[in-house]
Amino acid sequence: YPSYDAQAIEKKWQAAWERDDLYKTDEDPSKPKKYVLEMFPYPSGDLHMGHARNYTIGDAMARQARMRGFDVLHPMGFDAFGLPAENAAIKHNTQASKWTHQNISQAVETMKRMGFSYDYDRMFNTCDPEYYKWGQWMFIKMWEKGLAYRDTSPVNWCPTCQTVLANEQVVDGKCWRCGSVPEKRNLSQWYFKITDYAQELLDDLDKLGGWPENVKAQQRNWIGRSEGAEIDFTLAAEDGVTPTDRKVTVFTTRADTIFGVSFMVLPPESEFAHELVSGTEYEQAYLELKAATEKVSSVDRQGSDREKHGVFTGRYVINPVNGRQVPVWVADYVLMDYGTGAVMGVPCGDQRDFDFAKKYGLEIAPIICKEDDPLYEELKDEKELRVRSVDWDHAMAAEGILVQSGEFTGLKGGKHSEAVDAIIKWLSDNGCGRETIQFRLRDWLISRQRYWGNPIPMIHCDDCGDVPVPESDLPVMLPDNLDLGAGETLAEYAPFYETVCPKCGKPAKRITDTMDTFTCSSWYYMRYTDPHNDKAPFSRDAVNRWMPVDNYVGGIEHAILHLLYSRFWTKVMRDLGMIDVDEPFTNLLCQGMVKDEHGDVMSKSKGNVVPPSSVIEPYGADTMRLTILFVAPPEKDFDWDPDAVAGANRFLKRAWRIVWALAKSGDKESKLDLSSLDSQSKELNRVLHEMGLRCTNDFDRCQFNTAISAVMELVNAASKYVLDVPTEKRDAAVCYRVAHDIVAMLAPICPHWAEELFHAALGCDGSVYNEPWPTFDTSQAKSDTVEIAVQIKGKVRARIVVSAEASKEELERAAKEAVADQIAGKEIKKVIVVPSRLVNIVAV
Ligand code: ANZ
Ligand code: ZN
Repeated sequence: YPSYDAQAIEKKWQAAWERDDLYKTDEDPSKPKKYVLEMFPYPSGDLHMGHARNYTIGDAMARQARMRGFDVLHPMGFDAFGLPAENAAIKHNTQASKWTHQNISQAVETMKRMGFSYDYDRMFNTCDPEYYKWGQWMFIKMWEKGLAYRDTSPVNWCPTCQTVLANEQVVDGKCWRCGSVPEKRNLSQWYFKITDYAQELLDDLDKLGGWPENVKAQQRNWIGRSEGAEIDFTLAAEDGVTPTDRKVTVFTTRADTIFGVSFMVLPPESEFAHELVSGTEYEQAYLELKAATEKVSSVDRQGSDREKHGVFTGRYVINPVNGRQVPVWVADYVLMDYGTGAVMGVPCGDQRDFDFAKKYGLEIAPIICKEDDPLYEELKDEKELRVRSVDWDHAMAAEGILVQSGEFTGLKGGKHSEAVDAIIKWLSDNGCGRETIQFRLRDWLISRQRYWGNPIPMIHCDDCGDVPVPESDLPVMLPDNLDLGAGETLAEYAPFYETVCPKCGKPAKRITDTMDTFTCSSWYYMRYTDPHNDKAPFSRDAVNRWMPVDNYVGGIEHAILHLLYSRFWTKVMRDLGMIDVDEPFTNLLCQGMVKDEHGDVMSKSKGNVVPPSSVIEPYGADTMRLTILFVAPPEKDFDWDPDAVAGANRFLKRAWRIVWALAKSGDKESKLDLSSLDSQSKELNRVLHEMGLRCTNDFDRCQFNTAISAVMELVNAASKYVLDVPTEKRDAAVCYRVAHDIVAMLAPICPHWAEELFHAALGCDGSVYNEPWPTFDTSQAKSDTVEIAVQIKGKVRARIVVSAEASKEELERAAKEAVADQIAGKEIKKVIVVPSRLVNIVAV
């Protein structure tokens, strides 16, 4: 038989598959559906090892699902808008679209070279007008529903990328793309109202049983729901005591600590704070603090060990529960855009407030105590604020009993405590507070001041305001003849922005911002269900047939960004009546990273990148695929190991030989007769079923590495059989079935290798891609013998093979026989028999 020539085989089958349109989706409603999807790539160059791993995992899932009888949708496309294309175009003085399309062709070639089973008829790029048109259409639908709006507020501006960023794109205080520290700028920007969905986005995480816990935890945290209260403090006039009719409202999760308020804090960007100090001796210091704070990211500002900076405003508010005077400060650790943007400072309960009070000599009043605290004994019946300051070195525990807290003294305090409830009730009865829920989640800022993106389909008219582009004029085409190299932007390109108002017909200006590219990736998976639709984003039938995605595979770096936005977008489309699902992705697999041999992250700057071609060229795509899936479970990181590649290739060659040998002794037509098998054939058949069951089960759990190990064990057993059993004694039915099933089980992983053997060695027609997954049988997997240990006083002295059905008495007899010379002459005190495991003889 022929030797394994990976290059020739892979070339041959890739051409045949393409010619036969093998991977075209069946759309067979008589079968259950399975939608398998890998996160589509940004085409910034050729595919790297991370992509190869991502797509190999998805491809194995998709192929196996098809063999198991599902109607499978397995599409691919490109997330083609974005800054790298624009930057490359500027640098190389070319067009962003040209650069993008070149990279796409290269990536598609590599995908085909890897043998991925994509339905290429459904492939699209988000920069295709046929696609982005519907993104614009969705923007308008959202505008009509009040879910898209424009607002002027301080936003994150990346000085390197020359555009604003969404909150989600500021990761650890830095631009997610380039790592620069964004500046705050007050700009008019466009938003999607994701906060309308905050509660549902949070609640529905509980439905996502097929998602990794850590991804859900990150989303919960990002959404950040807090139950608390708003409390109104009355502003005192300049004399510090006379109440005015103005209120300052704080948000707190700890209303129980209100008797311990020793100051109030406003953030430096607060207009109100500026008003308080304006024209006073405090204004200069305030302005300095404000300027200094602008340079610090909001993440750093909240950092617990960062030194806090503050200035007094010279003004006071009045505490509603006890009428005490509370000085108003401005400090950098308070944020403008959380809660009400004002905080009641309670040094006793909050470490940040404590640090601040220490630094500026403010009161630290103990109002909550642990019962074992000596101070508790002293203060437990004290209702008045007698002890106004203590000399602690950190804030008190978060929980305890209230002291010095008026009528609430003695209640249990802490988050969600009885004291919180009682005080909120008192506040609302007295009209100076109310229960409220806060989310950390902010609306999604989607406008970008960059060219290579989907234009926001709005026109600004001086008379009519912001007016949507009429549906019949969509898409707003992105011009492709800007002189990017000369620094030209859409905002400067008159042929783009000069237009007329759709409402009044007067000259008006088109919006020149483009949408965040994450808008394009928020619904691409729905477009795949009906990618050529030119009447709508997709038909209801198509999207409801395929959605939700059953298995989504991609990187953990999208835990918040893409996955949260997609969940939001799905819910919006549902509420627009376009789709019937609540959640887009049923199961999520986040694949681990591929690192270099030393466990370092692969990067161009380190020069340690292993390109997929370095494996494909010498060994072939199947070796590459097998290596990737065999070396580690899909969600674990692994270090690239050239020995593993060589090992995988050796296995494929070996399995190739065994399949051929078995196929030659096998007969497709011959029926299996279990009763006529000799012990060796029977054992091989047993291993087939045992390993087949294991492989199937591991495939279902996406544990490809152990699924492969099971096939390897079967190959080992088959190899032993071929060596030990002379040709004429081999059972034709068993031989054929084992050869066939080895090929079938490896087909999702090494499709070319399997396809060649399927035809050449097994003499089958069609494609192994369409072959049903073999079924295995638990009863045939059972062995009728087992090996057990024979121990003397707990030490293993022998191993014996016995019938699996042997009784305790039979086991004891066989064990004594096996160690007869060692127990001769000794007194047997006790014999312990553990069926199928061991016999322990206590002899002295
Ligand atoms: C008084 C207090 C006493 C607080 C105490 C905490 C402990 P979470 O749980 O994250 O929602 N806070 C409110 N608005 C803020 C803002 N704009 N910038 C910075 N901090 C702000 O946090 C809620 C707590 O964070 C609130 O409860 C408030 O401090 C602070 F022993 O009020 B607390
Ligand atoms: Zn940037």
